[in-house]
Amino acid sequence: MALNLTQKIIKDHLVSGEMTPGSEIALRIDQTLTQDATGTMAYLQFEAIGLPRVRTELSVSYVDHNTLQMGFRNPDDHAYLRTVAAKYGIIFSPPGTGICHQLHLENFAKPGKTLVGSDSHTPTAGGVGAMAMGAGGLSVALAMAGEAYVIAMPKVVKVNLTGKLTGWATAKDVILKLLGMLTVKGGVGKVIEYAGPGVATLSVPERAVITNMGAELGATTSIFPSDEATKAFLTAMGRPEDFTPLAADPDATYDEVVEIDLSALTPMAAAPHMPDRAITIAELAGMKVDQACIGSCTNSSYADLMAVADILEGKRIDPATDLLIAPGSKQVLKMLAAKGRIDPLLDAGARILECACGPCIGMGGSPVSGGVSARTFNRNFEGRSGTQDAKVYLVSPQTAAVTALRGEFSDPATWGEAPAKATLPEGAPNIRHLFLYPKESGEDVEIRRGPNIAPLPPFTPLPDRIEAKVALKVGDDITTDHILPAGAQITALRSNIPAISEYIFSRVDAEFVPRIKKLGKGIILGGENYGQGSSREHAALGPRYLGVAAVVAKSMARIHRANLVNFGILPLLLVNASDYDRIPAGADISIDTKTIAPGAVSSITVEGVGPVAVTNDLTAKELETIRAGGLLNSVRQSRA
Ligand code: MIC
Ligand code: SF4
Repeated sequence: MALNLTQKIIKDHLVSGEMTPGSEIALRIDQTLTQDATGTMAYLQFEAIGLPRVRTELSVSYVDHNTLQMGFRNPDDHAYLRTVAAKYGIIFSPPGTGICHQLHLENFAKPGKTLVGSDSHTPTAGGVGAMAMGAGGLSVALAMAGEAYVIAMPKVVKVNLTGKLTGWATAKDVILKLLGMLTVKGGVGKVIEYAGPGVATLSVPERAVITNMGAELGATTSIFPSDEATKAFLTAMGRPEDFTPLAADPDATYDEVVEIDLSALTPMAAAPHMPDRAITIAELAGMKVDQACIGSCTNSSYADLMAVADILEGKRIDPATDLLIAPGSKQVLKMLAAKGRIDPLLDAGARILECACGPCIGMGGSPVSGGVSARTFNRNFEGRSGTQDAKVYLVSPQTAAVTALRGEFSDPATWGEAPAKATLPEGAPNIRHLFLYPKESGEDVEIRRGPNIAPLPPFTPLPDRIEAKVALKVGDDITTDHILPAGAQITALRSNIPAISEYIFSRVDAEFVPRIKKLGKGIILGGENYGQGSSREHAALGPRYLGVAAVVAKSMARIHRANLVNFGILPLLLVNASDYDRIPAGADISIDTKTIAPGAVSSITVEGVGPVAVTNDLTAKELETIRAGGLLNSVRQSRA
């Protein structure tokens, strides 16, 4: 049977299950990655599993999110991560080396391999033809323990690329266009597979921009074939031996097909506050811009910053506009330096930041009150920048650079000649010596645990009956940034569940935490696409710690739903979306959990409303996990 690329990789890694869309499949995982903000929890959980060493081909621990080290918390986390890596056989990337996805692409991602990472943008590695998925920390801990990774067999969407990018259109505009077409829910349960004659015109770093932001479609992952461009990239990265050609069979079939003509694209933006609010830059012409930020795991490659340097060369940015640039890795920085391309950035007035996530996760670089910020990042959720009333537009590096010079958005028709695409230099400087590689044995390594590292709280099994109030009712598209905000102050508490739980829903309803503490338990009522965005499992762990027993919503995002299961919170779906309007905040709900069966309709009782039909998309195993009080409990039980 002819297979598409996604099916081929899945078939190669299938441990159990049927390859029919929607059914549960378990995949062998070759590689894992973690970053510090989710990694500490992942490793605390790996430790709790009790193995002496990871069982993957390769596991890497990156430190890129929390690099500010304001006080002891971040350095405590870093020291913990460094020593855990040495003990359990994991490569460690020290703070400042670069952003996990950029570094993984440059140094470790391989065509045809499976990768699970505790970060939603792990699909960046799909740019070289890896099947790379974002997951909660516990799922990554289990993958490190050699357990298969369980997902629903995705549908496969073919995005047929034709034509070629011209003028100022870039890879960013391809994905912004697709987001506009499919929306932030459009990829749920699907893999976005790129094909067609346009593929060959895109370099790996361009492909990685597109697969990275596939996360914003809610997709399981996104993937490109591995071809001559992949070979050229891996060769430039000094690892030609990692290349293998990979493509869909010529007569492969897909569940859906979407057409994009690259030649027809022009510079785009995603308007505040959702990545799918696609609009052309021309439509924004004349709007003043207070800040431009260039970087993040989406757009911080050598080619991106070379284009920026070309645009800024010999010019000064607008005096009322701040320009921040965070290169994706030290390799990118070194390549720019070797070509003498740092000077144009400095001389134009740009501020060069550390090679890290930085402003993307609200680690500094917040815009001015009510300000407009043009960012090359992938998320523009309200408040994520650290300034609640700022308006963030997601744009390409080229657009950000031109906009910083002019101090406002302007019509690309007035921009003149676009800079040429930079290709990676032969023998690009390599920074692999900066990683810390584990020794043969980690037996003698002492794990360093500062006071910021709190042990995981234990969780009790699911009761037979949940009697609780709707502690919070929220609308559609609630992101994990709503559930657990980003920013330096809160993210510093990622290794301490009791401390971080104080901030759950703090920006949505400051009374939520005191209320649920008083109630002792509660239910969250959500709209469509509840929990979209980040993979942070703290957005499930925190609510669980505070007593949230169930989330009842119209629909849920994949990674967050998996995190709810992992921590024993019941994810229920309203059969009739209109019932959402009938259930008020504060309503008393009773759920007979014994009547819940996998994928079956059951009923919950809402006081004053009566029975309300709910369903679930849980497999038997997931339901068992929830009944046990979470995955750690059930893994411990099965290993006992
Ligand atoms: C993000 O972009 O929101 C993050 C920060 O990278 C998260 C992970 C986290 O919350 O630590 C993600 O995308 O998974
Ligand atoms: Fe870091 Fe931003 Fe990428 Fe998340 S989206 S991994 S915070 S750069």
